[in-house]
Formats: sequence, structure tokens, C-alpha cells
Amino acid sequence: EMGADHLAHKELLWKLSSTYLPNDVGSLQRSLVRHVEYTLARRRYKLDDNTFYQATAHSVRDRLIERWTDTQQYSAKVGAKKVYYLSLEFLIGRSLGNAVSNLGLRGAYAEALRQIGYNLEDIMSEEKEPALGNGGLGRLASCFLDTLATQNYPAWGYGIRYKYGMFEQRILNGQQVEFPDYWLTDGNPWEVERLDVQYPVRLFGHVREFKDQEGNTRYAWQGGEVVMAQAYDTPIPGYGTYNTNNMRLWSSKPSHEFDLASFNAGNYYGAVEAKERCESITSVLYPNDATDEGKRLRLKQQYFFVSATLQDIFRRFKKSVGRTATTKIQDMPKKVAIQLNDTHPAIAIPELMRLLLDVEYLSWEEAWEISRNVFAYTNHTILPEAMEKWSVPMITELLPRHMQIIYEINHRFLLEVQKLWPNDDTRLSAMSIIEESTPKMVRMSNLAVIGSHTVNGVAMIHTKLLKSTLFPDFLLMWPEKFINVTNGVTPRRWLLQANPALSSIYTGMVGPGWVNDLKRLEPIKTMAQDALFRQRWRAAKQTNKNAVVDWLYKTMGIQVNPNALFDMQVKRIHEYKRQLLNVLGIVHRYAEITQATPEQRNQMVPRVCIMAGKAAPGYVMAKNLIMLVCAVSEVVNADAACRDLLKVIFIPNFNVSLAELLIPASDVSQHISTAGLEASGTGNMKFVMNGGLIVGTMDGANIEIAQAIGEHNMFTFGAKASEVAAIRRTMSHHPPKIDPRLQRATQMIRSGVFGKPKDGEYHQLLDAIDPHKDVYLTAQDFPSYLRAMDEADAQFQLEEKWTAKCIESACSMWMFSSDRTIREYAAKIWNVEPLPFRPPKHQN
Ligand code: B1H
Ligand code: IMP
Repeated sequence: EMGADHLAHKELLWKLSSTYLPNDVGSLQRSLVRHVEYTLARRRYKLDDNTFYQATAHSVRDRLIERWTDTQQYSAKVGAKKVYYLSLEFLIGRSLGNAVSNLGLRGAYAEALRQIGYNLEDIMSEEKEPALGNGGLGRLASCFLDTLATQNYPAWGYGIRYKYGMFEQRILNGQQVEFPDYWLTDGNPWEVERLDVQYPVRLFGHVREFKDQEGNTRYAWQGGEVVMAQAYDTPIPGYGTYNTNNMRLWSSKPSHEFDLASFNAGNYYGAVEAKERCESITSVLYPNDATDEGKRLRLKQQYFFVSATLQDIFRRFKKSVGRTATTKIQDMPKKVAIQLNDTHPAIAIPELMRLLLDVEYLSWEEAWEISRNVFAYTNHTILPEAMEKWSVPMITELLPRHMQIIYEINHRFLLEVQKLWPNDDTRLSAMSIIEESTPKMVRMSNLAVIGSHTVNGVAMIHTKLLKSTLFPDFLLMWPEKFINVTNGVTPRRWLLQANPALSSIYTGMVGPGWVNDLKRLEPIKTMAQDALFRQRWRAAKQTNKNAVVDWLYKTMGIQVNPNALFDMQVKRIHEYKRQLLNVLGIVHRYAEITQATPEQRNQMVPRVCIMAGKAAPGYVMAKNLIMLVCAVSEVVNADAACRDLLKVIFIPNFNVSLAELLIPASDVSQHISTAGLEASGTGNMKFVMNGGLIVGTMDGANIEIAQAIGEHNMFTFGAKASEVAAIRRTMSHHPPKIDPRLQRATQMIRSGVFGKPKDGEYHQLLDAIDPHKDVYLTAQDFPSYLRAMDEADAQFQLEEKWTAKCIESACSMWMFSSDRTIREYAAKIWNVEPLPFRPPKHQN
């Protein structure tokens, strides 16, 4: 009867839905055509590459979804501890190439497409890349998601689905102009809209105090506005595993509750306007790298995403509590690890407290114990301009209950401090979450340290500085809390996909296993002594350089010498990253070329200097810098004296796809920040992995890279971090003598060799390196910088020795794989284990 029927239905349904799609070439073709006809609704049309991109993406997505839903079901069934990586940025890059590669279906799709007249590479370039991040911090989050999936960790990324990502940079009249990046124009086949996953998020309102049944004082946050958070899920496939994780991004939309109220009041236009306001919360990414804009809307974004995320995590956790009778709410830290990607999501700490206190009715002590064991915080910078602070009046208005909770956290914390250090007001005010300014400010980094069980820096030197300069008092209080986990990058995107030429050499030598075990490249180091191998290595590099040469000609109309030394500095434009030092070096080189005799010119190493990167729209110095580079480029490239010897190119709109093209083609890349200011850098790792050498300061991960590859394989220069403070102190009363070569270069710029912009932009740049107040030590480091560049030139001419250096370096980079990084996070911070999902044997 009913029961038997039900079972039969269930069994049939189960059977129908538990087969995996076939992946032979014929089946892939059928799936492509099916999507053209039924998903895109185009039958027997003339089909362009974009249509076939859409169809291919949908076909790949089907295959991702099978693995994804199975992985999620499996981890729910097992009830494993999960990691939640909370980040306001995910710099995902394009998905198609990554997906076919991680699924092991690149060859099959390429062949399927080839037979019907399409080229997979061309189709891949049709994808518009989501740029939901600024630079290093956002890209790190995406590398981590790739590794978490590849290593079978149960882990989800949580973030915001910005409608407009990082702005598109165009260069008009030699200046940066920002254009909106509406990346969703053609839809987004990689996401699944989860209309069934929505949460209300409150803003504003007031706090009501009352007594619960036990007579305890309780608080309820009421009133204000309610906005809905709508989930969009993107599958994150691992490489060589069925395991497919999830990235859940939230989009804001109006709540019905709110709608009705306004419409009933007869205020039609007001209601529509309010609707618009709700949607605007997730409209746009703030384009500031390593600086804090401190805007109200930004705090709204942070809270909106944190609130939705915690409701979602909480719901999932409580469901698992329901399943096993023995788990209780106090066990949350056994099932949930939340990593805060910098302080941007740190409002999660008072939010979890609010849920535990006001919704679950736990005591403060119980709630705090749970909360502190759930959260860990990664600090990514010690630059003072990047430290997030929110004004107390603003938090009070927007999040009144959270302000109360923050005060309570602070009060209890300061009592502890007073117990440890009685009558030490200086220490007390330094450690307080509240800065006693007008208005008072909430220091999000102090809140994050106090509310987390572990705080980590992202490179050895950064962690050291973080302990000694940012959090020395906290370190005394909790010496165990602070640890280092050096950054890493995923070899899947940054080697296997970006550099097929080098990858096939690696696979030929050691088999395909290196892709998720970079240590296997170590033995190839000895091949640096093999002349034939070096030749093959150079051929691969040349292939990559030629691709850039073609691209430059096709898209920018610039011709460059493919045999020149390719020198790159591609990263966000920032004073501390010192693109100015690079430009001054280029101007110096230009002066040398124009003054050289023909014989001297014959001795010079031809260089192609490539720069790229975005300036925050309000960052005047960074925009001036772009202006100067473009002007220098125009003059140098037009000067017959430079012909094959020097080309200067500013490539507009640097993004992940461009990075994938450029990085494999570099001979030398520059990572030349003022020592102590670049927390880690990850570009540096990508360049060396791809067989390029570094000109760099002893800063961030450069130091560890030098240790790993040998200092003789890096062109280092400049003041050390330990020397910077003393140099700065001395320079105001004893300014160092200006190097005559620097004098000449700045003179050329000031005198108008590269034009005279009307607002004195170049003077502004150069005034900032006056030896009295050379904050970033640009003038100070100039002579040693030139020495390092000369050394690179000299070494580049010794072709065989150079190649040997590249081979040795590239094959010594295993520790900069994000696989190593994530294993450290898992062991030292999260206490989670891999949980591989294996499909039933007969499938596939
Ligand atoms: C890094 C940021 C950052 N550090 C504020 N801090 C932002 C700060 O939108 N904001 O307000 C955005 C980004 N980004 C970078 O993180 C460091 O400068 C790099 O050195 C480091 O490699 C990277 C990843 O750890
Ligand atoms: P780094 O500052 O050289 O360490 O660069 C870090 C990484 O961030 C780069 O390798 C890129 O992957 C990424 N990145 C930096 N700037 C941008 C940008 O403007 N758009 C997209 N990605 C960027």
C-alpha cells in the first residue's frame, strides 16, 4: 500500500538521479548542442564564439553540479567540521578554463569543440571575468578555495555578489579613467540562484530590555529596516578529486514586510525608492587596496554579509545538532571554524554573540567561550591607513545592539588588563577596543584580536612586525595567540592553466602529480646542469613571451623585440609598492641610452618594461604615477635612439586574466616595496614559479623566497626593515646627498622632457621623495636599486647561467603553493581533516 508505493517511488527517483553524465567526446558534443538548443534557445543558427562559450559553460556546469551536490550531501551526512572563509573579496578570475582543467576534461572539451569547428582557447576568452576583489587579498581568498577543494576539506567561502566589481581601467589622454564593471551583462552560468535561501537582515532600530522567564535581563533588537539577503552559489571544483566545494555570495533585495508597509501607506514612489536603496547595499565593490575608506555603506555591506552568513552557518549547525542527540550548542567550535579575512568581516564577533545571547538565551560566559573558539583572524597589513575604525555614533545608529555588545566585550576585557597591569592607563587605552577620540572610534583590529582564538600574519617578517608594532601588549597577554602562516598561490591556475608550455615539461619529467604536490619538482633542479634541458626551458619561456608580443601588437599596436629582457611590475599602484622607483630607473636608463656611443649601445641589454595596475579612484599620487608612466612611455617609444633597446608599456586594466598571460612571460619582475610595508605579496611567488627572477627588497615573502631559492638567485637591494625607522629619523636633519643619476632623472621630469601637466602632477610625485621627507625611502634606495638592475642585466647576458638560475628557483618553490598554506591553517588554526567524497564505483 502507501508505504510500499512510497519506497518504490523513492527507489526509482534515486536510481534516476544517481548516474553521472558521460564525458566521452560524443556525449560532450550532444550536451553542447542540447544547451545551444534548449538552454540558449537557438536552433540551427549561425553560432558565434560567445554562444558556444555559453553552451560550453552550461555543459561543464552540469558536470560540476553532480559532484557539488554529492559532496555537500556527503559532508552533511558525515557531520564533519566545516571551515567558513569569510571575505569581502574573492578575485575569482575566469571559470571555464579552471573548471575543465580541474575536472580533467580539458582535452575532451577541446576535441569535442574542434570537431565542430570551435577552438576551446577562443571560447574561453569570451568569458567576462568576475573581479569581485581588489588585488592580493581577494586573489588569496580564491587560491585558498581552490586548494580547500583540491585537498578535500569541507569548506565554504562566503562573500558578497557585487553587481559591479572592480572598475574597468581605461587610459584616456594618458590618464586613468574608471568605467563601471557590469560583469553580469551576459548572465553568469557559474552560479546557481538559491531562491529558497534567503535571510532577513536588520539595520537601525532600537534595543528593548526585558526579563526572561528565569528573571535574567535580556535584550531584543527591534524596528529599523529589514533587507533580504539572497544566496548565489558557485561550485568550486578541486583538481583531480570529486570534491566540489561551495562559494556562497549574498545579494541584497527588499523584504516583503517592508514593501507592504510602504505601499499600504500609499507612498508608492517612496516604496520604490526604498526598494532601490535595499538593492544598492551589494551594488559595488569598494576599490581601495590596503586602505580603509570608512564609508557608511561599506559598514552596511559588512554587516549585511556577516549577518546572512552567520544565520546560514547557524541554521546548518543546528540542523546537525538535531541529527545527533549528543551534540549541543556548546559544541559549535567542534563543528564550525570561521576565518576572518582581515577585519572586514569582524562585525561577525558581536553578531555571533548577539545570536547566542538574544536568540539562544545563553549566558555571557557561555556565549563568549563558544564565540572565541569559533573565530580566527588573519591580518594582512600593518599600514595605519588600512586599519578599520568605525565611529561609535555610526555603529550606534546602524547596529545599536552590536554597539552594546562591543562595549560589554571591551569592559570585561579591560578588567582583565587591569588585573594584569594595575594602574597602567597607557596600556589600557592602547588595548581598548574604543579609541577615545572625538567622535569615539571602534578599532576593528583590537576587536578581532580579542574575539579570536588565533591571529595570524601572512609572511614571517609581517608576523614579526605585527607582534612588535601592532599588538605588542596583546602578545604579552596571549603569547600563543599569534602565529605565522605564510601565503601561497594555487599551482592549478598559476602554473598548470597559465603556463601550458612549462607544465608539459614538468609533466614530461615527473608525471602529472606535481600539480597537487609541488615538492615533486625539486628533483628537476639538477637538470639545470643539462644543456639540452635548458634549451627546452628557454623555448617554453620564448613561447610565453611570443604570446605577449602577439597580444601587445594585436590589442595595443605596439611592436616589441621578443628577445629583449621582459621586465614587469604589475600590481596595484601604491606609494609603498614604489612604482615611482621603477619609473625613475626607466628614465635613468633612457638618459643612458640617449647619451651612449654606438659601441656602448651595442653592449646594452634590450628591455621591455611592462607596468600595469589600478589606482584607487581617489588616490591622487597613484593616478599621478600612472600619468607619468604613460608620458615616459610615449616619449621613449617614439625616440629612435631607443628602438630595440627600450620599450615602456603601461597595459590598461590589469586583471586576473592579464596576469595569467603576463606572468609566464617575464624574465624579471619587480617587488620593490619599502621594507616592512608589503605584508607578503603573492605576485612574487607566481613569477618565480613561472621561471622568472625577482628584483626585490627584503620585504614580505621575498625574504622567504630568497631563503628557498638561494639569495644568489634574487636581485635584492635597499634598506632592511630594521633600518627604515632610523633612516627616516635621521633624514629630516641630515638629508642624504642625492645620487647624481637620480638628480638627472628628476631634472628631466621636472624640466618637461615628458611634458608639463597643468596641475604640477609630476612635481607632486617628486616632492614626496625630497631627501628630507622621503617617507618611502625612494631616493634613499635608488643607488642600490640601480645596482640590482645592472646586475640583472649582466646576468641576463650569460644565457646559460641565467636559465640555470630560473630552473633552480622555479623548482624550489613548493612551500609557496597554497596547498602548504592551507595544510598549516587546517592543523594550527581550524583543526579540520580532509573528507574526500568518493562516488560509487560503477559511476564513470
Ligand atoms: C592586503 C589589504 C586590504 N592587505 C583593505 N590589506 C582593503 C586592506 O578594501 N579595503 O579596505 C582591501 C585590501 N590587502 C594585501 O594582502 C597585502 O598588501 C599583501 O602584501 C598580501 O600579499 C595580501 C594577501 O595577504
Ligand atoms: P602583488 O601585489 O604583486 O603581490 O599582487 C598580488 C596578486 O593580486 C597579483 O598576482 C594578481 O593576481 C592580483 N592583482 C593585483 N592587482 C590586481 C588587479 O588590479 N586586478 C586583478 N588582480 C590583481
